[in-house]
Amino acid sequence: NDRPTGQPSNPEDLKDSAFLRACRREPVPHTPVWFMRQAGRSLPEYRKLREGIGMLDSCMRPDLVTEITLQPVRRHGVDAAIYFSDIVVPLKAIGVELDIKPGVGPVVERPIRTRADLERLRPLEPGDVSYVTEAVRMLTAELGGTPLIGFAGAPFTLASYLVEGGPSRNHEHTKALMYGDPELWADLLDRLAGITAAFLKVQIEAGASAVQLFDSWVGALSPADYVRSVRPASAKVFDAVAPYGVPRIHFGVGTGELLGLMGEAGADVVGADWRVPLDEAARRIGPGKAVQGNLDPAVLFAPREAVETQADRVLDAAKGLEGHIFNLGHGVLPDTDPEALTRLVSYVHERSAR
Ligand code: 1CP
Repeated sequence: NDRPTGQPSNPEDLKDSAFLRACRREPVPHTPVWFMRQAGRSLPEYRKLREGIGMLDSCMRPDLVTEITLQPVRRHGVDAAIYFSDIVVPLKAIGVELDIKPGVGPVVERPIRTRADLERLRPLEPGDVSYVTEAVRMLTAELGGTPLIGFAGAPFTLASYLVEGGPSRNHEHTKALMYGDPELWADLLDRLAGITAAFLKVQIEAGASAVQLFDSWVGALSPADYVRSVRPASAKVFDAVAPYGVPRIHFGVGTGELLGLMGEAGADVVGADWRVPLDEAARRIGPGKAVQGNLDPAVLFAPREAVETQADRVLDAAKGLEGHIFNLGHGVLPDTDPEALTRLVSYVHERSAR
């Protein structure tokens, strides 16, 4: 009965897991740890499994999704699994012509920039992503006492890929639409909120214990623009999944000035990148919410002692906070030594248990 993490196999114990307790700001035996992008290219077993299989194709195969999701749980002993997928999967599922190009990321064949283009964003039905339901069921059966985090891209970040047609540094077409046609922009984000909410519901109903809404690129906006042009759509997503009672995590990069506002959108846990110390992040987020983060992923390229010193800084900043989930400030970088991640998990567990 080899559970991936050696955690309890009784699903009743799931809600008592360190990760879910920390999300609820309850006392924990140790600080829970997971890593954004913990599955993926840093793991040789992932690269082997993905050989000759396109990223989107792998996301539609429950057997592969299950195996890839479990790999970092087995290897690192992290406190939560994150469902292996990509933020563009629900868009692909409703028929948007897009692909994930190796070394580039999501590329959209015909960008969405006009009112007529909106018609291509029809609502998502659970039947469009039956492979997700199947994979989540397989995973939760395998994971036992380890929680599974479902996720989706937030409306702004999805809009950026759709309007730009691919990854973008400056989001210029996206912002041109946001400032130039606020009504079309609001309708676009509202449609995306509906699709995102439906996609999260599928994962929760199939057994996900928590959800994370990635607004990776929203840090490109000022607080006033965030409140006016983005928060209503993100709030719609959080409101839609609130009745399930599972913790809702919200994260973006470079969001130091937005942390409080992102919490107000309806998150129970707010993730911070490494640019703001965790105690200051918690102050900005305010009471009643847990905090996730925030080791710079590049720190993992430094010698072991330096990694531990920087992990100490995160743990020290988190002292006295109610509810801390240790994570990186963004995803695992592809060239990261997986051994360094495994060592970091043990280090955080041991140090925080003392
Ligand atoms: O072929 C490959 O292996 C492509 C690399 C890859 C992988 C492994 C992509 C393309 N996506 C993924 C999986 C993925 N994407 C996961 C599951 C892995 C895990 O966390 O363990 C998750 C959570 C995502 C989510 C995702 N995709 C985000 C939000 C998180 C973040 O990093 O900010 C974003 C912005 C994307 C878009 C995307 N997909 C892939 C790439 C390279 C990118 C970024 C492109 C860009 O810079 O805009």
